[in-house]
Amino acid sequence: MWRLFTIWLGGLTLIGTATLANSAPRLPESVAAKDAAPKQTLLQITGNTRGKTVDLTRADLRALPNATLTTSTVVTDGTHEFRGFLMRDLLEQMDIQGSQVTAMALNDYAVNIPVEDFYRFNVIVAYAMDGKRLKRAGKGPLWIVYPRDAHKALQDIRYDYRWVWQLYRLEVQ
Ligand SMILES: Nc1nc2c(c(=O)[nH]1)N[C@H]1C(S)=C(S)[C@@H](COP(=O)(O)O)O[C@H]1N2
Ligand SMILES: [Mo]
Repeated sequence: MWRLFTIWLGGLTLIGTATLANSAPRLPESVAAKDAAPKQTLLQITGNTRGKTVDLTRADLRALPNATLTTSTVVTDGTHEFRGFLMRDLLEQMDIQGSQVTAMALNDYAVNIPVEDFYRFNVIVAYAMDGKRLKRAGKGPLWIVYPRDAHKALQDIRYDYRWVWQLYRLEVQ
């Protein structure tokens, strides 16, 4: 993704381009590994991270305050109990600030999500469904889940896009 930028330097204008999201991010070995062990990176955070990529293992993610959410989804039958952590807890605990997050998935899907969503709704990142670890074949290892049954506004295609499955990176802007 390319974005035009303009910088004003006391009357002097520089116009150029910058990559918005690391174009075609290379999949780290650890994330690409088939069955991630506890010490392998499951989620990366880039962007407003003081110049460092934050690599989080399954153990790191499980150590965040747990959150559960029972909801229907647009891709499964009935309701399911999802377990994971609140997106806002993740950003707050990592001391990462921003207004928008680009959520990127292992299948090269990416979508922008306003950080406001995480405060208006209890959006979670799930690593388990109905007590079982989410596998890649079942939208895992990480899946962004919205409480769609609790808010009529969330029963909308604009939010369906944001239920990123196979999530592996959050780029915060
Ligand atoms: N990783 C990933 N997440 C994704 C998508 C995708 O292609 N890849 N599609 C989005 C869209 S457009 C919708 S409507 C929902 C459901 O998509 P699905 O029916 O392809 O699972 O997931 C969203 N999350
Ligand atoms: Mo969709």
